[in-house]
Amino acid sequence: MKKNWFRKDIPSSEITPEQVYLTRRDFMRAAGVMVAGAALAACVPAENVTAVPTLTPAPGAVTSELGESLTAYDAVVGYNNFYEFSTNKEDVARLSKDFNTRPWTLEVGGLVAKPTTFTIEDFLARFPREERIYRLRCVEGWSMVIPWLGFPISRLLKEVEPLSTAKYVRFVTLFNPDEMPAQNSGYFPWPYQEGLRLDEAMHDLAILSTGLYGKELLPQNGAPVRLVVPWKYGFKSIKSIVKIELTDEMPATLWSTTAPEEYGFYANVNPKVPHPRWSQSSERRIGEAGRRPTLMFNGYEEQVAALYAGMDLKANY
Ligand SMILES: Nc1nc2c(c(=O)[nH]1)N[C@H]1C(S)=C(S)[C@@H](COP(=O)(O)O)O[C@H]1N2
Ligand SMILES: [Mo]
Repeated sequence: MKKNWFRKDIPSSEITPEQVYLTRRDFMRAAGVMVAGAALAACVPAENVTAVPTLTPAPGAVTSELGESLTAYDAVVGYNNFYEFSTNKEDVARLSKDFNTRPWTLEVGGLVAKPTTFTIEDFLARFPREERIYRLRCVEGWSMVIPWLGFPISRLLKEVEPLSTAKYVRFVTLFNPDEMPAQNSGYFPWPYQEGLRLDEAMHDLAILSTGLYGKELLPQNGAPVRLVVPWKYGFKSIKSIVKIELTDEMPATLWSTTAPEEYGFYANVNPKVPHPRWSQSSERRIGEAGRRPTLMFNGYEEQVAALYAGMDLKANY
C-alpha cells in the first residue's frame, strides 16, 4: 500500500503563534526603501556574510522580496522532513542530534572534465556564502520563509567543467543506516536521490546551502550541505549530499520511483496542477493562521519561467 506513505495531514497543534504579515507596501514603507525590481531582490550582498556567525536575523523580521516575515527559527529547526531519521516532523531534530557531519566529502563527477572531491572545509574556503531569503513550499501544503547561507551551485559546476554531453545533475544523500535509522527500513529506495536539468541547476537561484539564520546547518536541515531550489516543491531540496553526478539521462529520484503518478521529475510549484490527492492552490505558512494562495513557481516566475518555455507543465509535473 505504497499510496499513503507520504501523509499530508498536519495537526493543528503544529500551528505556532501568528506573526504579523505586512503587505509589500507596508514593508517598503517600514524599511524606507525603494525596491528596484523583483528579480533577485531576495539576495543580500555577499559582504554581509563574511562575519557569518553574527548574522542572525530576528524571527519575524520582514525581509523577503515579497515583504514576508521570516519563519521563526524554532520552527525551521523543529519541524522537518528528513525521512532518513523519521517521518514525524517533530522527531527529526531529536533523532538527528548526534548525526556526524565531520569529516564529510562531496564527490562531484560523471560527465565533467575535472571530477573533484570537495571537503566541507573546501566549500567554505572556495565559495563565499551569501544570505538568500527564500520561500520553501512543501508539496504537502505548508510553507516557510528561511534565510539560507549558501552559494549558487553554478559556481561549483563551472569549476568541474561539465562536458557538452551533460544534460542532468543527479544528487545523492549519504547512505549510513547506523546513523540514519530509517534507512534500515525497506519502505523507500535509499539512498535519497534527486535531480535537476543542467540548465535548472545553473540558474542563479539554485544554491547549495551550508547554513541558515546566520549559523551552520543543523543535522535536521541537511547538514553539512544541502540543495535549495526555491521554485520547486521542498522534496527537490535534497539534504546531506555526498555525491553530485552529471549525466546524459534524466535521473531517477526517490519520490518519482516511490510514487511516479504523484511525484514527477520537475516538481515545480504550480497552484494550477493539483496533486492527485489534494489541491495545490493554497498553503499554510508556518506561524500564520489560515492559508494563503500558492504562487506560480513559488513566486519566482519572473526569474525561472523561461526555463520551461513551450513545455506542458501539467504533463511535466
Ligand atoms: N535526504 C533527504 N532530503 C530531503 C528530505 C528527506 O526526507 N531526505 N525531505 C525533503 C522535503 S519533503 C522537504 S519539505 C525539505 C524540508 O527541508 P527543511 O526540513 O530544512 O525545512 O527537505 C527535503 N529534503
Ligand atoms: Mo516536502
